[in-house]
Amino acid sequence: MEYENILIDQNQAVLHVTINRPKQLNALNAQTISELNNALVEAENDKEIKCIVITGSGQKAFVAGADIKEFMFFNKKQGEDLARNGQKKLFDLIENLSKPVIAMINGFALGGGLELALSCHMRYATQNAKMGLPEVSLGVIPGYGGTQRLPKIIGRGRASEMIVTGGMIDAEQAKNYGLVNDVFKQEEVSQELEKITSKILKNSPMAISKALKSIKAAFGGVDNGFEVEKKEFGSCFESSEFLEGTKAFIEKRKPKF
Ligand code: CO8
Repeated sequence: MEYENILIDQNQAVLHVTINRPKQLNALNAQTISELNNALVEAENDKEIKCIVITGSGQKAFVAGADIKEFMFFNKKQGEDLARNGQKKLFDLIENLSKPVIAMINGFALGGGLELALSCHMRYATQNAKMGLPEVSLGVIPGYGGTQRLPKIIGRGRASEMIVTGGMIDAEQAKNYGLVNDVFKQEEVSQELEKITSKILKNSPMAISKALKSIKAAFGGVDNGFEVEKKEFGSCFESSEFLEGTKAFIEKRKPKF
């Protein structure tokens, strides 16, 4: 299939998916989410593919968030639907894939970008990577699963700090937090990934799929939390602060809340 916003490259049994909107720092718009959905559903059904690596094009960003320009004038219903549909089509899909999905965070992973990485089974970062959930600075909350997955991965206190300050952490701090498994030099990314994927490829795909399902179960039912997040996310769209936050971003100024 032909894609506009993602690049697909299969190397043996490893599928490399690169989000390719470098001018927008690989921000996730609806089309990119649909393309990722298509590629990942195909990969899930393709017996030749045993592992998936997701990264961003260029060396500046993994994904700098959901595309702010696309949702800034949405109302409450549209906001909630955006979160609901996006979670189903991409974030929950990844978390439930039967093949290991690795996020290779090669620069900014912000907002929906970090949430994309959080939905992957494993995360690695390059030394220049910066991670954060800056949504509250825009007058909205993480809406792609961030309030649910981040506390489970790094603990409630650290997650709360990242979410309410909207600040960024660097790759080393992310490793200290357990947010990424390891940090690689940019020029060593391919060989480091190869070391990990070659081990995965030696193992039973059936057993791996069952292990991934069981690991997910260890974190308990999350549906209620996700429901809360979707509703709260949608309700931000009724507020003047959301309008001010997104307008300020576009106008390249600081918001006045
Ligand atoms: N959406 C749309 N465009 C973006 C985004 C984004 N998230 N991030 C960057 N861009 C665009 C910029 O607008 C700019 O475009 P232009 O050249 O046309 O003005 C281009 O990418 C380059 O960006 P900058 O000039 O800002 O580059 P800098 O190096 O100065 O700054 C930053 C890099 C720090 C990454 C900066 O771009 C930034 O702060 N970006 C926004 C980060 C952010 O707030 N992300 C969270 C977005 S909200 C979100 O993800 C919600 C998730 C849950 C949603 C659920 C339903 C949608």
